[in-house]
Amino acid sequence: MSSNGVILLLCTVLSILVSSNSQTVHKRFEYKYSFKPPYLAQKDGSVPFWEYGGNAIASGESVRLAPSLRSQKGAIWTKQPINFDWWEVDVMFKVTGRGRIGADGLAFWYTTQRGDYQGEVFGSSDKWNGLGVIFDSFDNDNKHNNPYIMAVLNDGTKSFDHKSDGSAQLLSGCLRDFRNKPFPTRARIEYYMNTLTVYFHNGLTNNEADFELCFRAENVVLPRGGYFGLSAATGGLADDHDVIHLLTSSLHATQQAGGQQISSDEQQKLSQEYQQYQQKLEQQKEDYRKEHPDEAPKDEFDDWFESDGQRELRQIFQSLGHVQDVVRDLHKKVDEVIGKQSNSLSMLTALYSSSQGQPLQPVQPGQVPQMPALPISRQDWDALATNNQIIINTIAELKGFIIDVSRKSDSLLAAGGAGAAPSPQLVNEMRDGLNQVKQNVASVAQRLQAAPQVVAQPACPSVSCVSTTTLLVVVAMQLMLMFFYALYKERKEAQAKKFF
Ligand SMILES: [Ca+2]
Ligand SMILES: [Ca+2]
Repeated sequence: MSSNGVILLLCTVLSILVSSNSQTVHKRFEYKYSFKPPYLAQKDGSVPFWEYGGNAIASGESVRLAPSLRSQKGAIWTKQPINFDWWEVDVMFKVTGRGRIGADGLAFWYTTQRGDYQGEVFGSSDKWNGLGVIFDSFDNDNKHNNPYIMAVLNDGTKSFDHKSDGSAQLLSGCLRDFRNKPFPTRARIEYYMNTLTVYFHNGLTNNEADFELCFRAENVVLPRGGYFGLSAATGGLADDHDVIHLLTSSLHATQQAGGQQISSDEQQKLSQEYQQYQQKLEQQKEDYRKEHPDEAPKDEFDDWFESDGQRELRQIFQSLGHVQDVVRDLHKKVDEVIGKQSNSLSMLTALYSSSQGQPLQPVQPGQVPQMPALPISRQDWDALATNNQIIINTIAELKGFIIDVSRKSDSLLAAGGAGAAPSPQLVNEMRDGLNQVKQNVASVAQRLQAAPQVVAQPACPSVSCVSTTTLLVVVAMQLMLMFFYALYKERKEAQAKKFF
């Protein structure tokens, strides 16, 4: 609930009780001539100290004097006549409509009698006695001078001239647009020492300091003990006319408002009223809590602890932040993947061009290492397979030949072991065998050469790269060496046996 309101009231009461030595105008908030949100209207729809009627509807947040429907009229009036001479009224309102032009307008009244709820002049009675501050939206006289704010005084005899927008009757005024503003518009109407001053806040900001003077009129004499009222009306065109607050303060010269001049009875009465008002506020707070059990109770520890709603909101923001982090990470990773992909693509392009006979580009530092060069076509694969088969066959032949040689050497050894000298027949046999080996090796070499060559011999890896022919020749030479060594050893042993 409005702790501000309570504080304001407290200040008001205190300022009355404590005498002031200031020479400035003394201002006292008059809650009986005011209304403001929250709890502007009570549960039964009534507004404390006020009466409204016509098409006016009061809610907790505002009073809608006239809704945006055709020919609507409504008004709200104080129950009691005011009991002070000088005053200041702050009216916060919103006139909003979908049309570029709206109608008809809104008026603030200070009159000796309460007006009608569905009167002819902006929802209130014509021929009023007192002051009307009129916010005229619609340009009836088509002089392109509306919306207009004006003060019109009446002694209860004159009819308001709508056709001319009251241009011949007004006391003073100013051309100000008050429709469809981002923030509520405000008027401060001050009547002090027979000077009427109207300030206007255009609602483009919500800054309290943005009031500007609309007009000032001196020697204004208003009847005493009048009523405050607000009214509004729509016509063929229709705006919503909402009043958010009306705050009245009585104005006193410092000498009059001195604490000494307030009797103890009056002090007691004011204190009592304040207590009652505070109790009423507490009751309304309690009612509100009962009606809205979901809402966390507001107390002075609000700043120390967070409510469920606040916690939820904080958690939502935290998770949003987390999601944002994850998305940022994902972005980074996707960028990396895209970078790698484009690298791979350029690499493949390089490989392709190298397979077309162009030299490979050297690997740039920082670049992804190149894959081994394998520009192998299907033809190449076939050639390789054939070559492999030939090698396997050759090795099989070699194996058979080595077994043959081994068998022959065994028979030789057996003969040597018998102590017999190697016969010339044996030596011939061995020569034939060696020639056979030579022929075999030569034929293998020939067949390898005859085999289809691998097209575009792939670049050898950095490991040693030996051709099949070379390998076979080396193997054959090793075998021959072994054979000769075996033969030589055999002879030595045979000779040695002869000596002993
Ligand atoms: Ca008009
Ligand atoms: Ca006009």
